[in-house]
Amino acid sequence: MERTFVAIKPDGIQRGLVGEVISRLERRGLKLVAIRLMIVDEGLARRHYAEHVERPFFPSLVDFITSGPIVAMIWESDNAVALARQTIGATNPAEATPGTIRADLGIDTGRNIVHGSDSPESAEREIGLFFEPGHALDYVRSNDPWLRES
Ligand code: IDP
Ligand code: MG
Repeated sequence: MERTFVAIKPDGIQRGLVGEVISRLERRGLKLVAIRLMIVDEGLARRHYAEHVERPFFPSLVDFITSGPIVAMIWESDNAVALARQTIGATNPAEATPGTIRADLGIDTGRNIVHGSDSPESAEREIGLFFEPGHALDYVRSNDPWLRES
């Protein structure tokens, strides 16, 4: 089992898309194991997006991600990182595949609704930034045998 970090960004909250985003990941088959409604401060924003610090869009990205509440989540499944990224879609909603969250719900890279970790290593790092150790729950979902053969 793999875990990934997914966050609904401030635009997703303001546009009332929390249920829609969670619903799509649930229907795909990923399991929600941690969730937190929170405000990201500048320090956390800079750490989370550290890889982009030299990019021209970095200041506006930090302003945006700190501009209102986000929903931070941990989702679990086999290949959770890749499955979540696939369901989320490409960074630019205008280039994302129809059927993905970003393509179906957005039009602009700077307002692309949701974040998903890009590798298992990133997922571990990001989960550590947003959640205390042991915060994620281990629980059995009764429909798992209908979702996975073994
Ligand atoms: P990702 O979210 O698909 O992993 P990254 O390249 O890691 O994409 O970029 C992180 C976030 O930074 C994007 O989701 C988007 O919000 C923002 N971003 C990336 N590239 C641009 C850009 O060219 N203009 C404005 N914002 C950008
Ligand atoms: Mg990224």
